Amino acid sequence: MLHSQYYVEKAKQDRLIARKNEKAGFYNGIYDRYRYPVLTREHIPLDWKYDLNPETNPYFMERLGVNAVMNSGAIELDGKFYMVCRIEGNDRKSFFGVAESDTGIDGWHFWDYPILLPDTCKEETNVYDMRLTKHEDGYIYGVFCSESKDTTNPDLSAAVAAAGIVRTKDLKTWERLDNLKTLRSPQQRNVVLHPEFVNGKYAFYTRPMDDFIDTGSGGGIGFGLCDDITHAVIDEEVITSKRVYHTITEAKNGAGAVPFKTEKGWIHIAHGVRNTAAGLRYVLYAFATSLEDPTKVIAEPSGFFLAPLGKERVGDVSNVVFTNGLIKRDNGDVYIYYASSDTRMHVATTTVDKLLDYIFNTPSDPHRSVECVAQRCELIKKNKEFMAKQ
Ligand code: M1P
Repeated sequence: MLHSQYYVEKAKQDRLIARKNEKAGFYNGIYDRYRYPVLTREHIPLDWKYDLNPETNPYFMERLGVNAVMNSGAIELDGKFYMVCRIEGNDRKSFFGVAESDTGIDGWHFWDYPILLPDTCKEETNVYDMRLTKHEDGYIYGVFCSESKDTTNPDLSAAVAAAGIVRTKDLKTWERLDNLKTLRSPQQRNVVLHPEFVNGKYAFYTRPMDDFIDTGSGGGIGFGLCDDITHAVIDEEVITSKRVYHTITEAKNGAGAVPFKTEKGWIHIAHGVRNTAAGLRYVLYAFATSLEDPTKVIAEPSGFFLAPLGKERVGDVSNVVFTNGLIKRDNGDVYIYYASSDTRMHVATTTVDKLLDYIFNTPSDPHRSVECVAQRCELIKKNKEFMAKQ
């Protein structure tokens, strides 16, 4: 016999999962936002949190609470949408869980069990933010942040971030490979595996960091090659998208979702961070790199692509949007999965054509107010001339 509250909570969750999502009133012509988040902690299966046996849990208490569902890798397999989510327990430790949906915008639900990664890295305390790359070698790779205590530093909060690597063919069986070694950067977060070989080698987007939080001299999104993915070592990292003074990337930036290929270039959705009196503000930005040379940025619109809006602005780490997963479908639709304020997952939908138009036809940042207003005056003048002819 189950506790009566079980039925109440189960009915609530079933209604939540069955709820249809719909486009929100927001408009910018670039993408659509949706009324409801796609995954939240309320989507976590009840048997991940409660002991369902009334003999050992007479008050039907949460025994292992879940605080957030956030920063999720995304992939389409056989026409179905999947996310490998970062799930954060009340104990502050994150782990991964697979969720699936038929539509990509609603009906998201978790598989029976979270992912239990092979425990090959004994010093590792926390894991998070997996990017899923369908690589041309036939594997699906998951690259994530593997965090350990910095035992060389007496500061209790001192930590080391490295890139952990796993691979799978079905999201069920995971093989853990060696963590990535970057010979010239002491720490790494936001590492993404490029889906194709470059010069016959595996190619990674990196984010060189001197410290766990501050990137220090790490000046942007790096790119490096390695021969052997099972013992990945990168010597040289070339900077592709740089941090720039008085822009949305001033404090730091990092690769986001796995880039996808178009006839005009590789499309990237990354995150940029700037400092404010209220703390760090994380936004998404977009750029394209060359098909011939993936380290070369060939188009970058000015400013942010997507910033925290309304309720998205508030959460565990407020004023943050973060993406580490998107799905580009064969029909040209693009589903961008992003977390708001390190708390819940949303989707924004667009198309390859719209993204190309946005990236290649939005003016770039002239970097000075006087030139920015001149850019805007030019737009207004053209509009007035056009309207006068109507
Ligand atoms: O709290 C905001 C984000 O902070 C980190 O990103 P970055 O390394 O660019 O500062 C990550 O820990 C990320 O998980 C988190 O969402």
